[in-house]
Amino acid sequence: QYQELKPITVIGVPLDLGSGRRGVDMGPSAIRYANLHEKLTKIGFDVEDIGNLSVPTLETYKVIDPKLKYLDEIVAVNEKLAETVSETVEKGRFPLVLGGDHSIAIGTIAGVAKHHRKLGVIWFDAHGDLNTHETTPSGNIHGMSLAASLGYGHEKLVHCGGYAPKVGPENVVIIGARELDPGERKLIKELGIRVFTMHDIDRIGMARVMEEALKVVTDGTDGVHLSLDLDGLDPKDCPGVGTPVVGGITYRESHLAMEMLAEAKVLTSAEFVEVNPILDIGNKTAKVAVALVGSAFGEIVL
Ligand code: 6HN
Ligand code: MN
Ligand code: MN
Ligand code: MN
Repeated sequence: QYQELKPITVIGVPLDLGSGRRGVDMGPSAIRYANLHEKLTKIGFDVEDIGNLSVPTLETYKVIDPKLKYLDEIVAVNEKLAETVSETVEKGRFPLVLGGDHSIAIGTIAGVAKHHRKLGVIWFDAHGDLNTHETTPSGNIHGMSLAASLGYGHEKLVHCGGYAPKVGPENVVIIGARELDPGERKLIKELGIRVFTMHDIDRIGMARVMEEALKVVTDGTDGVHLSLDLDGLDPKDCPGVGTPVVGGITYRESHLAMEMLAEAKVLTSAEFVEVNPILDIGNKTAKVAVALVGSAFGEIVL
C-alpha cells in the first residue's frame, strides 16, 4: 500500500562503538563491495548513495560508564543519522541504511518515525535489543536500541531526534529471537510485544509467521520499518556477525520473509546491520545481505 518503487538513498553508518567486538564499522563497505548498487539498479530503482556518515574511532574515546559504553559518541552519530534519514524522507526517497552496529536503529527510527502518524517495526534478529542500562549484561548499546525506540532506557537514547517514544509496542514484531536476557523477557511481557522465536518459526513456518507479523506492523500504521540484524540468520549462512547464535533462520526462510514483505508493498524504510567482515568467510554475510535487499525490494527471479 505504501511503497511503489520510490527512489532509494543509501546511507552508510560505519559505527562499531555500540558493539562488543570490532569490525562492524567495515559493514557498509562490505555490503557495497557485494554489489548493492547494481542489485537495486537492475531491479529498476533510481539509487543514490550519499556515502558514510563520519563516525568516531574507538581508540579516540574512553568508556565512561561501563553500563552505557560510548554513550555520548553513539548519541552524536544517531542524532546526525536521524537528521540525514529525515531529510531523505522529505525528499520523497526511501532511506536504506547500512550498518554498523545495531545501535544505529535508534537514529534511523528517530528519522523516519516523525514522518508517520504511527510506524510499524519489524525487528529481524537473534536478540531482542530490549535491554536498558539497568538490565544490560554487557553495557553495549546495540543491545538497547529497540527498547530506546519504544521509550525505555537512558534519556539521551530515548530522546534521540528530540521526541519519544518513536513506536508503540502494539506495532512491533521481533522475528528470529533465540537469545533473550531476563530484563528483555520482562519488558516483552510488560509491553505485550509480539515475538516470533525460532520455536514459532519451526512450528508454524516462516510463511505464517510473516502473515501474522504483517498484521501487527500494518495495524493502524502508515509506514513500516525493517531493522534487519544479519545475526537473525543462522551463522552457517552468516558467519560474519559479532554476536552469532546457533539455530537461526535459514537462507531460504529469510528470503521468504523478504519476498512476502515485497509482495505486501508496505516497507517505507530499512536498515541492514551487524555485518562484520573481520569474522566473515570471504564476503559471505555481506552477499547474503545484498541478496536479502534484492528480495525485500521485489527482485523477481523468473
Ligand atoms: N544485537 N543481549 C546482549 C546484550 O549485550 O545486550 C546481546 C545484544 C546483541 C545486540 O544483536 O544487535
Ligand atoms: Mn540486533
Ligand atoms: Mn542480534
Ligand atoms: Mn522522557
